Amino acid sequence: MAAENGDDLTVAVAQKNASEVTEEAGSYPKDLSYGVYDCDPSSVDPNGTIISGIEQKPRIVLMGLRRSGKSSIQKVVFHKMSPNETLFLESTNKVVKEDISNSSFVQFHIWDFPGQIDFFDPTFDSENIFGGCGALIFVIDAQDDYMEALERLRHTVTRAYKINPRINFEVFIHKVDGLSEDYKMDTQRDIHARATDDLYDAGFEQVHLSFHLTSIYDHSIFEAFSKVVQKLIPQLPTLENLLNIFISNSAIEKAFLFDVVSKIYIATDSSPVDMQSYELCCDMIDVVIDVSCIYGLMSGDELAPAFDRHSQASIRLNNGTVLHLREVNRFLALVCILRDDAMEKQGMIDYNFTMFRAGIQKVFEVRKSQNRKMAAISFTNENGETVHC
Ligand SMILES: Nc1nc2c(ncn2[C@@H]2O[C@H](COP(=O)(O)OP(=O)(O)OP(=O)(O)O)[C@@H](O)[C@H]2O)c(=O)[nH]1
Ligand SMILES: [Mg+2]
Repeated sequence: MAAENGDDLTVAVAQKNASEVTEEAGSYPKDLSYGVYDCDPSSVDPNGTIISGIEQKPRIVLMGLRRSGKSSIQKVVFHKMSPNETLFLESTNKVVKEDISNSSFVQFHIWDFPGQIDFFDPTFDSENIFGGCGALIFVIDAQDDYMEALERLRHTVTRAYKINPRINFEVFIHKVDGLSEDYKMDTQRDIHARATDDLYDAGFEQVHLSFHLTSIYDHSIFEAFSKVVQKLIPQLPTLENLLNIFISNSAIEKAFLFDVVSKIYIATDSSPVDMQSYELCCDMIDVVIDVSCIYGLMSGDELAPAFDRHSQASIRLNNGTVLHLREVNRFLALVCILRDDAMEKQGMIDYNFTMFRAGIQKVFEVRKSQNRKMAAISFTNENGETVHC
């Protein structure tokens, strides 16, 4: 009985604080950005601190042979194009530069190159293209003979690395929807071995390539893009740490911090990601947005966002699992997977979530003010104890 009272008290206190902190957390500053990738090197001191305060969005470059699927990837991930519609995309004949920043937290420039770029063309300004590049995604069509693509990959990577060794090289082994599971793995192994051997032979053994199996016909392209984008977020370790503390004190099994518009997850806790959980959480976002659009908006309110600070939902699955979604700010949602008995301590989860949201805001405030000291945050665990971090 005493324990029960204790629990009730914790919940009550937690809820009281929750309502106080919600007001404090407020809405999010608009000009969030990822960090120093695209900026003039002279504006950064040797410790990586920005001196001039000029900070630009990172650039992601899409390269690969013709028809490998570059434009389709961009359209499906950032323009909600349905995969079937990509069949009608025309071949790209000049570099298409796009600023992905209007409605989403995931802010960067993406440059989609035509398949057959000629590095020896005098108009191809490698210094400028690779100099300010955060990630280079090289797309290989896995349904086609990939020998020519590998040759082009080696050529592209060696050239880019000489200009900017800080680029993250990401290889998308793409269109794997047409391949059996075994064949997929064999193809990845083969491409991995050949690509790294080629670089080794060219004297570039220090270059690291990351490989991803992708298709626009399932969630793999979103997952791969999530990983590419995460590497460009300097605050990633802090976000992961916050998520780890949040889930371990709230009896939650897995949590993803999602960019709602693109459904890219910008961080997750450190337990391994399985594709099914990620897909479930993506579907949860779709359900919440769809239901909000249909039932959530008042008449005359059609232009109001479907996702706002009141957005929150729980879906109970028939296997004893609950999906729980909460708005973090107008761009981000936290989607958690937990056992349904853990939902009994909803007050504790609410309190910890409020702390988590305040923590996220502080991370970016600290980043903005270039003050690297982070204020303390405290969570409440299942036993009602306060955990500081
Ligand atoms: N099966 C399958 N087809 C895909 C996938 N991604 C793209 N495609 C198809 O590949 C074809 C070429 O796609 P694009 O996106 O135009 O290729 P691209 O690399 O931009 O081509 P260029 O602009 O000519 O360099 C289209 O018919 C797409 O429908 C995929 O994941 N699976
Ligand atoms: Mg194209």
